[in-house]
Amino acid sequence: MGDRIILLLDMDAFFAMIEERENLQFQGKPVVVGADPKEGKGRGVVSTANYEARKYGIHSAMPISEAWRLCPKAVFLPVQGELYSQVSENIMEILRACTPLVEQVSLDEAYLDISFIGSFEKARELAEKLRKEIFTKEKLIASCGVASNKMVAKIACEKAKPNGILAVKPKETQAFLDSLSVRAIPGIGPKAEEKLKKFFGMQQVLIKKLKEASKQDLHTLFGVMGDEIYKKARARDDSPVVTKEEIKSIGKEHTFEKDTRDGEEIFPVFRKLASEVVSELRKGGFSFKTITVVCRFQGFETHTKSKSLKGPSQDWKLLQKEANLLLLRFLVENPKQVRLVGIRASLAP
Ligand code: TTP
Ligand code: MG
Repeated sequence: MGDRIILLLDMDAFFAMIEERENLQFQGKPVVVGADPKEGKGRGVVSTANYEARKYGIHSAMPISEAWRLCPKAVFLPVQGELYSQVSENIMEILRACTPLVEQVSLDEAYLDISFIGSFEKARELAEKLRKEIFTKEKLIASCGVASNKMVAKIACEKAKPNGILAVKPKETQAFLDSLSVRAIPGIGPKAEEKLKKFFGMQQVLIKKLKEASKQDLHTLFGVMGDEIYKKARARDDSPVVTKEEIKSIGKEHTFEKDTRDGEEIFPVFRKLASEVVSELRKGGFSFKTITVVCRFQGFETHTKSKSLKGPSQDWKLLQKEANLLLLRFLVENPKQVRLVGIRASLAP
């Protein structure tokens, strides 16, 4: 792939900023959107908090009771899904006006392939123009990351927040990544970070250090994910910006290092693939209709088995269960060693 220019735009404290916009009296106060705190006895979670509330340590997915404990004087508001969806559509329309190559990944976040623009300077100008237009039309603040692939654009946007733009040119990319903690890599959470700290015997691991781990080291530490981490540390991400209309199915596959018949090796990998497929379906708000499992045996003999549902579904447990059954049938019917397993969910229109 030649030099691409990818822009990621993500709204700042999205639900909370909409609430502030609608209720000017909340401006400057800590605002928490989520479940009812019930004077500290509520059992739900925080959807998001504005930057004022984040100063108290409140963040998305935290139990609402804890948010209450941290800042009882905050303004606690329920989620108004329909309002936020409408605002989201308005924002996506602004983005689509500059290119049809828009991949919406959540209500407040989208990747744009703006390679057509020709230079990073012009890309930065476009990011500024989009942020201004969103502010003028919607009275909301967005941040942008610009880079030569989606992963680096995402990391750059996180660094630009709040209310900023960060453009990382191809030449600067590796130095930019090297200076960051491994936690900046999408997919490396607290547990993975702990493993890496132990592996290197260090209190903090930067991406520069992570690159000293071999492919094999990372495979041993993280299994299938290790190969991805190896690539990400080197800023390798060829994944294209895909518009919703173009997506017909979502699939993942894995080739084993050595052909195997060991269920204890095959099923955990397969479950991981299935949960990755589910997480992409969820992120895109998709429903699925057909589940296909692919199995490649020794000697490259490849077979697929499918199960079609009567109608569209978002029953993720069902998807995983049916996929497991299809794989099991393969293993029962064919005694050969397995080289590759894969799972694909065809989307319901
Ligand atoms: P994010 O973009 O992750 O968060 P944010 O926009 O509130 O804050 P920022 O991007 O500036 O860090 O998510 C967008 C919206 O999605 C968020 O406003 C609320 C909702 N959301 C949840 O409901 N639960 C969650 O766990 C997360 C992460 C987000
Ligand atoms: Mg956001």
